[in-house]
Amino acid sequence: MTKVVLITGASSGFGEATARKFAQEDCNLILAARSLDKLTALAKELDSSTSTRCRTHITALDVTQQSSVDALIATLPDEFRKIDVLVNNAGLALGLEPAHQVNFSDWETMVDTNIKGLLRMTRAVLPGMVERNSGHIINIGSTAGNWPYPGGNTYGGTKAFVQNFSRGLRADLLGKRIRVTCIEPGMSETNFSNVRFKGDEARADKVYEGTQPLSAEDVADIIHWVNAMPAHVNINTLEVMPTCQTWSGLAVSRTMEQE
Ligand code: NDP
Ligand code: 8X3
Repeated sequence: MTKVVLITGASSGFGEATARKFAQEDCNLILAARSLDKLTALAKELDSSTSTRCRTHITALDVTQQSSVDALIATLPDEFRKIDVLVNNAGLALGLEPAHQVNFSDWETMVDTNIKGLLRMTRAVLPGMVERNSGHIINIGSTAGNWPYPGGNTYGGTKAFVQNFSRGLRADLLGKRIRVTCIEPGMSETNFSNVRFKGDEARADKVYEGTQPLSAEDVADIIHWVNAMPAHVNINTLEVMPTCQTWSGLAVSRTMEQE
């Protein structure tokens, strides 16, 4: 049966790779992000490829704007209206400064995008899923929501929200055939660090230097797999890191002034 899959943040990284993955199946793909030019190029490629079996609908979306979310829903063509899978992927980190030095508007942008944007999309799509008693919401959290690191402050907080909200959704949806999954990747090489460091490519490249991070395709495979499991199987939370990444011990200052 043709699946309708809506991917936010489909212009880059995980979202783009997830679009390519689902495109190999008979599905109707809704590709949404702010960069319409990138979505246009992606849709053109998918529509013309002989190795894909999907149909695409692209739509400009800024998840921080309720009017943009409303417009997305209102302008869906008929065959894209019954959304089976929502991949709440649009998100970003901005900066790595300690909390007392941070640019407050960066915090606001992360909250508006990673939390409120995800809420807006969920609120817009979920009623239809409930009406049809069918669907799967896949939220993209992060290891940053589980394991705090210096400068991760608000970004980590937004991703902790995503995990908890995902669990709350599961609780609300008890008895309904609607799945909710939170996927929490660790270090992955996408445009993420370039955005975090506001276009400082050299600094972004350093994040991945000497490592083998997860690729966007690795994460897309996981997103696809959690959905491909039978409908009675709900992967609640899935944390994934590259093998080269793990936890450090608790930090202790040995230079702090003593009482
Ligand atoms: P990218 O920067 O490559 O992709 C981010 C995507 O989000 C882009 O398509 C961007 O599109 C979209 N986006 C950002 N802001 C908005 C907005 N206001 N409205 C709509 N779309 C928006 O990074 P990733 O692929 O790595 O990031 C995807 C998700 O994965 C994010 O939620 C991120 O926090 C999370 N993540 C990333 C990890 C990593 O190490 N890379 C690890 C764990 C989680 P556009 O700019 O065109 O709007
Ligand atoms: C992205 C992973 O460790 O850069 O969510 O925060 S990390």
